[in-house]
Amino acid sequence: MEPRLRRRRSRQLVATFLRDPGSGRVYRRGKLIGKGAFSRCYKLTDMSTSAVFALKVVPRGGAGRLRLRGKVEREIALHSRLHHRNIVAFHAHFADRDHVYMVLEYCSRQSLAHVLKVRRTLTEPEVRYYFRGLVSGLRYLHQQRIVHRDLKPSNFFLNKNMEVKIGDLGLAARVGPAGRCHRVLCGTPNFQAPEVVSRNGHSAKSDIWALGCIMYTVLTGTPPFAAAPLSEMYQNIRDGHYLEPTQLSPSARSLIARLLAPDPDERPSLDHLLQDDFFSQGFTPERLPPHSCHSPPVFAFPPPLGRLFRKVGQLLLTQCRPPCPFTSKEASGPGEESTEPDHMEASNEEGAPLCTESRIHLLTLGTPRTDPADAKGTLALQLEVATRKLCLCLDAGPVGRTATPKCRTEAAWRGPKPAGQDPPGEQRSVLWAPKWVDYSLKYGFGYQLSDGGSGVLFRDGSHMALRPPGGWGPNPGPCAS
Ligand code: 9ZP
Repeated sequence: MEPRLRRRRSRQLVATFLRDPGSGRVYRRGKLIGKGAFSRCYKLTDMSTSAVFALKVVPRGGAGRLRLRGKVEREIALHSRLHHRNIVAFHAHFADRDHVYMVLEYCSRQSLAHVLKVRRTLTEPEVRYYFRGLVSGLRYLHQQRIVHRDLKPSNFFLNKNMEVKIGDLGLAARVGPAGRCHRVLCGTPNFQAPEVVSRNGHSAKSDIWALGCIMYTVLTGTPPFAAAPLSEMYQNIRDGHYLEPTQLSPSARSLIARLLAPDPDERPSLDHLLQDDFFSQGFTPERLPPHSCHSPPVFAFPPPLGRLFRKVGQLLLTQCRPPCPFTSKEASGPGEESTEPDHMEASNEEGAPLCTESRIHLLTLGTPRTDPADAKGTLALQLEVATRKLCLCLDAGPVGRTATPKCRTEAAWRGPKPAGQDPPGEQRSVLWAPKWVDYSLKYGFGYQLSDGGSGVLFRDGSHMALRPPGGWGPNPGPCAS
């Protein structure tokens, strides 16, 4: 082999043991975990503490080394000053004759791109969970006047606890006083905003556009503007032209449309984004189980309540087996696995979803963070808020109709019915729950009966029922048990 060639090849080898001359720490290089255009990444162990890191190695030599050196130096200068739980931690950097080394936070569950590869799509509660972390990390970046410029699922790393971390700041840049950065983009960012395509510079709002593309992609399985040839894709981006994701919930579709506004000023800020109905009106899990990397998570009730609500669910289910005249088209039938965990919350553990009405389902309120009851934490206040919210939900739907003979089973769960109240000609009135709202993880289960009566079954097992207009006779309501 030619000596020059041999020298170059040996230069590319990364030693098994690496010493950071600044800190004196000695690391052992582990297996290769990935390769980039200019870098190789390894697992890395600190020999004295056994702490595990991800190592990014960039060769110093080779063609274009000056440009690459400038790029790596910028990345180090920018990233090493950042400290936030949703930004990959930058632990150390050092160099030897051949390489620059960056010691970064190790994320044992790889990235959101890996999850998507297996799952294809995510559920809306998962998207809310991931976005809560991403928005927090991105808000911090933007506060430091840094735009990421390459937000995509493969740059969202997941640690052992499924916490999401924004990484790879190789294309990140500081914005100028006008809030824009005009530096030429190297690489091909996936989710370019129209102003970037038109070379009007990248601002924080261009990162928000990328969030819209990501939300669309993780919920539908396809990027919004994908088209061949590339010129057509760019045209679609400029026109804000994408296939309407009709299979998604109205709040998801409306938020995507807000994020993908062609005019950057019309896109929501990060704070406004979290106030959108998609986040404030839907359930957001506090954490995700690791198995959600390969299968949709099921959010279950804590055991005693689980049993209670399952029982209620089964009772309601007996009235709503197809053909059920009262459920919307969107409701799942028994035996069908609902892919939407808000549904699963309402389903029993055997996987039979309860009958639901999409409008009520959308009203399922469950974002604990914005709820003042959380801050105060008093049971009385929680109950008050719960009652108000459940009543709001029930009030929002259409009024229950009279039962039809299609409903075979009489409701087994009904309010106290004094004798003699059956309509003339009927031995026993058929009573069913055309509307219900499952807020049981937090407060309880609210229902409206076909006779206009309604009630709430609270988490603590107490039951409050309101008599129907006209009443159940002389009995004064509401009744509590
Ligand atoms: N990769 C298969 C090809 C072998 C993996 O198995 C794998 C495993 C990982 O952890 C178990 C992992 C990446 C790939 N984890 C990880 N990757 C990071 C990373 C943190 N953790 N980062 C921290 N900052 N930036 C990222 C980045 C560079 C170190 N990566 C990956 C991007 C591509 C490869 C490594």
